[in-house]
Parts: sequence; structure tokens; C-alpha cells
Amino acid sequence: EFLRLFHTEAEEPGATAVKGVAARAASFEERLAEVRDEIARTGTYVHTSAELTFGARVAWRQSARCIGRLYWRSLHLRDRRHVVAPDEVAAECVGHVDEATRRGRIRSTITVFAPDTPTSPGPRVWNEQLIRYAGYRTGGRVLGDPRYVGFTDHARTLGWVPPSPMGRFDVLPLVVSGGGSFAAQGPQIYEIPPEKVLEVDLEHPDHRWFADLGLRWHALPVISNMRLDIGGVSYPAAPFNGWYMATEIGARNLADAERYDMLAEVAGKMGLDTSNDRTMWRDRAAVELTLAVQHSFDVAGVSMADHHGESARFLRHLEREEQSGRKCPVDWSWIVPPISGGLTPVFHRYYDEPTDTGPMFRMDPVQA
Ligand code: HEM
Ligand code: NRG
Repeated sequence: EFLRLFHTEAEEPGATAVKGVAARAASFEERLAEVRDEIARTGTYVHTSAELTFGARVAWRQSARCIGRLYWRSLHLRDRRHVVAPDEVAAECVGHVDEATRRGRIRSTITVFAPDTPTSPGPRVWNEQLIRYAGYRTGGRVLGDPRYVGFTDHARTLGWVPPSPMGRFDVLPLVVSGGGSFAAQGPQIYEIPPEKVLEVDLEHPDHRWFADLGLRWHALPVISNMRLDIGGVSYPAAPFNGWYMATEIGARNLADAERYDMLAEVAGKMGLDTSNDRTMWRDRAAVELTLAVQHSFDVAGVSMADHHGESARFLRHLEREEQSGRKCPVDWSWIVPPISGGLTPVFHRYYDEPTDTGPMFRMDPVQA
């Protein structure tokens, strides 16, 4: 099915899905026969680089939870299928961060490492994202990001030494297991050189006090714990990034009670009455926090989407997909932004259900 899809779309006028990659080497029938033969001999087959590029782009196109899919054709592939050694995997992850960040002009990028094969596993990156902040349990409270308390403990048992003094925004090390003959070694830790990690200090366009909260966030979201499945071949390590939408940071990471939980402090500084839910202090603080994120990234020249613009772009994507005769799987509960849902057009309609076929990113059932 994957090969058929690839050949069908590659033969469409314009063949935009595989623009910029080598043309098909063979007809569908020839390629299918070749792959059947390879599977009979080896138990698997090797994607051509055009197939891999196309497969990764279609996996993005099929990500039902992603609002950023209009530009799915522009995904930049770093083909690192020969890489299995943990040192090299870590170095290539750092290379990914560097090449994708471009001092703030973020480029949507995926690095694909060796696949699982019948005879040897591919490498694994155990971090949920390449760049995340440590969480330290101190007494009854948490310093840093509470979501990563478990991961931080794990990194410490592997030998990671946190900076001293520990802070609220300490970048975690990479935790990598090699593939092939390296798999038996178990996970290794690697620091990302601090100069590779672009971060933005947060300030508010109107409130001078905001900067004194000492908040910041990293520029690049690189999801690294999702498996990429293409045409029956499974790539366990395939970190990918686009850029942030402001609400992800302002209305979730810094706002959620089980994350940085900043709403009460922001509302207090705004002079709002926090004694009663009906003053809507949480809502007002979440908007100002998200505005501060958007403003600060804009001032720093770092790519960032806003939920109004991105919602409009997403509807354009839906239209285009419909014109191409394709369904577009959508998970409403993830697409609608966490603030001002009803103020965006994505709120006001129904969608095609998510599917579990075709090239896709998926989470492994058990996470370390
Ligand atoms: C999820 C935006 C690029 C694949 C999301 C979410 C947002 C988003 C807002 C929901 C996150 C959440 O609620 O936690 C964007 C924007 C992009 C972009 C603005 C800019 C180019 C990409 C790329 C890929 C991708 C390049 C893959 C190649 C996904 C996937 C999810 C997701 C798989 C679901 C993650 C999960 O299940 O945890 N995206 N995205 N996105 N995006 Fe995108
Ligand atoms: N909410 C998560 C990131 C999830 C994916 N978001 C993106 N992906 N923008 C967070 O770190 O806040 N992307 O590939 O651009």
C-alpha cells in the first residue's frame, strides 16, 4: 500500500510530495517485485531516499493532532539510517538541533536513524523531546518542570550531575541506547552543548514586572519518543521538529497546575482578585502569559505560530487535502487551542476521524 501511494502521488502533476528528491527509479510493478524479493531474502527492505522523504512527509500529513500541517511538503530530511552507535546518535541529535534552529529561523526537520530489522534493533532516544527542563523534587515541592521529575531521577542514576545550584530551567541530557551490537550496552547520557540550545527570556509588552518572574523557554520543540512507521518498516528513533505555537508554552507548559503553575503569581502581579473563580483571574492571566510568550519570541526573531493564524492556515490545509481527494484525519481535542477555542475557526466544525494506517508517527506503548 505504501509503495502504491508513493507511486500514485509521485505521478501526480507537479509531484509536490517528493519535490527536491530524486525521481522514482522504477515503475510501481518493478519496485514492488524488487521489494518482495528483498523481503524474501532478508526479512525486510531498504527504502530509497525518495521513499523515505515521502514517507516522513506523509507521516506528518497524517498526524491527526497537529495543527501545523499546511507545510507538510517542506519537511527537511536528515537521512542517518547508517547511524547506530550511541555516541553518533547523540552527536547527530545535537546536529539536528543546530541545523533546525538556524538562530531562530526554524526549519521543519526530521533525522531518521537506523530502523528495527528482524536481526537487530535500531537505536532509541529516551527523552520525550531533545530539549526539556529538569524537575527536582525538594521536600513537598518541585523545582523546574514537574513533568520530568522521573526522567531527571533516571538521568541522575545514569550519572548525570545537575548544575549547581540547580535551577528552574536546566536542560536535561540526552539519554540514548545504541542499536545493533550497541543495544546490549544500555542507555548512555550526553549533554547538549549549551551554546546549541536557543532560549528566549520572557517579557510582556505592557507589564514591566513580567521580566522579573525569570521565565524563559527553549525555541525548538523536537519530539524524540515517537516511532516512525513507513510501509512496514519501523524507525524507533526519528526526532522531528517544527516551531512552537505560543499557546503551547503560555497556556500549557507555564500555566498547567502540574507544570510550571504560574497563573496565580501572574494574576497576583496583575492585581486581580484570586479569591474567587468568577473573577476569571485564571483566564485573564493565561492570555497575558501567552501574549508575553508571543511578544518575546517575536522580539527575539524566533519562529512562532499564533493560534489565530495557525487555525486559518489549518483550514487552508483541509481545503487543499479535499481538493487532492484525500481525507484529513483530525483529533478535534488536540487541534482546538487551549485558550480562546471558540474564537478560532477550527472549533466550529467536524472532521474525519484519525486513522491508524499509512506512514505515521506513533508512541510505543511502554515508556521508560
Ligand atoms: C502536535 C503545531 C510541525 C508532528 C502539534 C501540536 C501543535 C503543533 C500545536 C499540539 C501539541 C500539544 O497540544 O501538545 C505545529 C507547528 C508546526 C508543527 C506550529 C510548525 C511547522 C510538525 C512537524 C511534525 C509534526 C514538522 C512532524 C514531522 C506532530 C505530531 C503531533 C503534533 C506527531 C502530536 C504529538 C503528540 O501526540 O504528542 N503540532 N507542528 N508537527 N505535531 Fe505538529
Ligand atoms: N506541546 C509540546 C510540543 C508538542 C509538539 N508541538 C509542536 N511540534 N509545535 C511542548 O513542548 O510544549 N512541532 O513539531 O513543531
